[in-house]
Amino acid sequence: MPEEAIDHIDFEILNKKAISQPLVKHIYTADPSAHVFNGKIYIYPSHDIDAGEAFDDLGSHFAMEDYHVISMESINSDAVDNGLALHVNDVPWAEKQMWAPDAAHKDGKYYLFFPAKGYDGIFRIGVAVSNSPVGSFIPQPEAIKGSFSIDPAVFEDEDGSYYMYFGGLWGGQLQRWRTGIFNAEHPDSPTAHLPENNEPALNAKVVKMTNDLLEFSENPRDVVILDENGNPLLAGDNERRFFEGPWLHKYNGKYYFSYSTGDTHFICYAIGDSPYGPFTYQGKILNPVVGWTSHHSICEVDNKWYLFYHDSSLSKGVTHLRSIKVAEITYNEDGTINTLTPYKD
Ligand code: FUB
Repeated sequence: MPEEAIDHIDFEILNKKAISQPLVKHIYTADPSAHVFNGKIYIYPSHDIDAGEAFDDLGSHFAMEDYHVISMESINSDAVDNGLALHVNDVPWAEKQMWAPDAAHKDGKYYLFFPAKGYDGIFRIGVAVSNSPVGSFIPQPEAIKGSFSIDPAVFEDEDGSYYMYFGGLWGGQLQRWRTGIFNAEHPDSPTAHLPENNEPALNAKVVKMTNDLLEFSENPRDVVILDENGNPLLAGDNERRFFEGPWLHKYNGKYYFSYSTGDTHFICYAIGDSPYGPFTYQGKILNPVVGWTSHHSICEVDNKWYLFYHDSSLSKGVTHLRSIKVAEITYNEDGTINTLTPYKD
């Protein structure tokens, strides 16, 4: 949404109608990936700043430089900013744009996964390691071999396997990797290299991680989303197809793949029987928030399920100055999720 479009919103009224308030207000935060580690809630968000970059459809204005981990003792307690966890200047391969991260915990170590643009202008995904869930994190010298695009989300399955889901269209560059090699033609176009509307949509990627969580153990595979007839969603199906911000959680033995539809601003989900999919489209989890982007994670805390998400209400609609929030989600008996509307009527 261009920033001029928000002039008509009365933010005082909107904030009163909001189903939740920003978890922290002293900094801008976005793209919250939430986990419970050792009984405590840890949120791994982007740290939004205004770096003075002009708005464009490649997301150049999302010029973030570092990460802070936010923690909460319980879902109703204050959210604590644990300070600098990783800065782009400490990552040898990364030049800029520290976008949506995630984290995993294994054998007493904590792994921060993050996308950033390298000096060649190409997004890759890196990993940094710490003995503490809040960092500071020590980055690996190189990006993960074979990684590309943005928005890593790491899911630990019940058998102890870890899978990374990733990908994002437009500025996230997923469409430039359709042949397996980065397509650098039309560098300023966010939509060049996208499929035609009547072709299958581009898919997020999923890959099993190595035991040390530092590398991919295989080539990334497509996360296929099927419609009610068993056909892959089409690229022109903008209200349902994957755009960015993938997430995977398991509920009652089923795998739930959720994601943002980007330019139509929904958080949607699909259900499958394997971490690799395919997944069948089910519906919307979150209607559009104020701000262009919508990005989420889903986390179980004390036997209830929560959607962590963001909006731009605190900055009065500035697209790249967002705030993380949390709201409870509920399931129906058939496993479907009730859609949340972020502001009450
Ligand atoms: O925060 C930068 C980008 O905006 C994320 O990587 C996308 O998912 C969108 O939220």
